[in-house]
Amino acid sequence: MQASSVAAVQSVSESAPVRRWSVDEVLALYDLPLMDLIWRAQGVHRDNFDPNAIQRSTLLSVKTGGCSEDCSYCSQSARYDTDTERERLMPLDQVVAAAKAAKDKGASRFCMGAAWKGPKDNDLDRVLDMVREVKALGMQTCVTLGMLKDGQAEKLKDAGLDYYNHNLDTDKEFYGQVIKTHTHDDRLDTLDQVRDAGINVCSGGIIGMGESRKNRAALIAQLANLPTPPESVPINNLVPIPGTPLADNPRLDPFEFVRTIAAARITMPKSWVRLSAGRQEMGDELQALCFLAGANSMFYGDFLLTTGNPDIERDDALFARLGVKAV
Ligand code: SAM
Ligand code: DTB
Ligand code: SF4
Repeated sequence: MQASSVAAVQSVSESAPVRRWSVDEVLALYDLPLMDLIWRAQGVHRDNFDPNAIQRSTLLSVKTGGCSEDCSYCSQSARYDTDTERERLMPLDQVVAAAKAAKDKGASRFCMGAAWKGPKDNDLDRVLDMVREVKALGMQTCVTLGMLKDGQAEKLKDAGLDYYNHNLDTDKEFYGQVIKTHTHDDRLDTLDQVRDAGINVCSGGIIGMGESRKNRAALIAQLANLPTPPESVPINNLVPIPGTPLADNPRLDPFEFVRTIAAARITMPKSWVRLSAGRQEMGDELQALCFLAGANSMFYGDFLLTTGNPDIERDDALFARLGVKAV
């Protein structure tokens, strides 16, 4: 890249509290030499966060498999023949025991995931109990239950929910190639309901699904341009699941993942950027590069929802080697 185009990108003000990012501006970030991009992202990171502190959330799948939706990456869709079996909603005592164990290991937030298009009202009542009990342990609470109907977000807020995870997942233009049973606008509608109810928004996406760099830049711009950017932005690397349409998708260059983290950090300076799915396949050096590029949150615990995550001992050793602390 020419020095002049680097200067053009660097002249963009990052100090304004809310600004809009065009897709071309985000693409220009992606197009920077990697060292320039990481340097810039690390500068934004240091202006807004302690660069040596990483937030840790533990995930639990409280309702696994049998989902009506056709998300091409997902092990839990009833439409694909995967190894994931359909299970019922987990009993409250098991959820509370898992949350206590996560707290004892040092997680600050407990995220409960359900393989639903959205919760039925009687299912939601049971999740509300889970939220109340986990909150009472002194942990931050998060749920990801799919699309919400009117009034459901308010009930979650009243139960003490801190965060609702609902990813835009990919660029609006590419969405229909990966998911046909619901739309990008449906996802935005739920994000509006969560925001209006006063719950913190956790929303990010998956990369490595065959989307273009422009699609990735557009996803980041869509997230950054929400009326209020999400407080938490998970960036997932596709975990290929045998039996799903994306099982044999070519692997993306890992540096493209790092670039996505950096673009999220620069465009959403005050958000927690989470290095999410795909960590198990990453070496410690690549994870360190992601932290340098501005990731400051991760999933902590041996499992994500249906797939593995680095074990706690490996993560604890990584934190010690990097001199980072958990928050
Ligand atoms: N059903 C709800 C929904 O779709 O929002 C909640 C659970 S869903 C499994 C939560 C998120 O997990 C998805 O939005 C997607 O970003 C991520 N995810 C699912 N399968 C994945 C995979 N194979 N690789 C990476 N991320 C994945
Ligand atoms: C998010 O963005 N990633 C998490 C969480 N939110 C719910 C889920 C990752 C799932 C990875 C595949 C699996 O374990 O099934
Ligand atoms: Fe269902 Fe969520 Fe998986 Fe899509 S990502 S199939 S909505 S569990």
